[in-house]
Amino acid sequence: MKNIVVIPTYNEKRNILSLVKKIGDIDILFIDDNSPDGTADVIEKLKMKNEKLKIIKRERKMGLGSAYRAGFKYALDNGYDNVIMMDADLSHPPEKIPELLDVDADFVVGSRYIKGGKIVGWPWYRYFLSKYANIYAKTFLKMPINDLTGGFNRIKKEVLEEIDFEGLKSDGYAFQIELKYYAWKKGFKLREIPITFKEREKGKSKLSKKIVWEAFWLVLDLSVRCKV
Ligand SMILES: Nc1nc2c(ncn2[C@@H]2O[C@H](COP(=O)(O)OP(=O)(O)OP(=O)(O)O)[C@@H](O)[C@H]2O)c(=O)[nH]1
Ligand SMILES: [Mg+2]
Repeated sequence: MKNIVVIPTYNEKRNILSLVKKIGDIDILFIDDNSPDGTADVIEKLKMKNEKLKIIKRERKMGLGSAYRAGFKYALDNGYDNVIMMDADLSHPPEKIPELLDVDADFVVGSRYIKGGKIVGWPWYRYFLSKYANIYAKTFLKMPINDLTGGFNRIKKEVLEEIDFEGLKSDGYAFQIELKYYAWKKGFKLREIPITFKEREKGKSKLSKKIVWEAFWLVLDLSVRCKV
């Protein structure tokens, strides 16, 4: 099996080295949007000594969803069987990657909101926002998944081949929801495994009001139109 971890980066210079070390012996594709802090230069330097590292460099900040669309295309074009989606900020536990790959499902979600799942380091309002956004999305979409906004997932190539991921429009958390929704609608098997999510220690969050509203409207839109 050929597996690849796809990681969008924007101003994550201080996280790259420990992230690469912790992920270990697996291909990693970074999608960097010309981060002003020089993230791409750090990756390029490591890449000289590590042939498992790949990078797509884009000219400007185009959003998380757009970065994943480029990463998925690369993975399919280069014959990978599984894509692991992951943030660069060490919030997701790299040691859980083997388990993500092991679970018998088409789409495995690393979940903060099932038994055994945890969030460490978030203030109450951040937890509240995320928890209720997930209850809202789950209720409206009638999906059996508790962490729809989660960004630590493993997807089989068949899922990406089947859903029109390049046609997905959203960018922030909404992209995570939209992707899971279409995989589920197409009849693929989704499963959750518990993870511990840790607040980033280095760098800044890119969460914005716009991202939250995008997710709010997407859920309404999908639940009303019930596409596919
Ligand atoms: N290429 C690219 N990556 C992005 C963009 N926006 C965010 N990212 C990356 O997407 C991942 C998730 O973004 P975060 O800033 O951690 O957002 P978050 O997880 O909602 O917020 P915090 O964990 O609280 O910081 C990180 O690896 C970011 O560097 C973007 O426009 N382009
Ligand atoms: Mg983060």
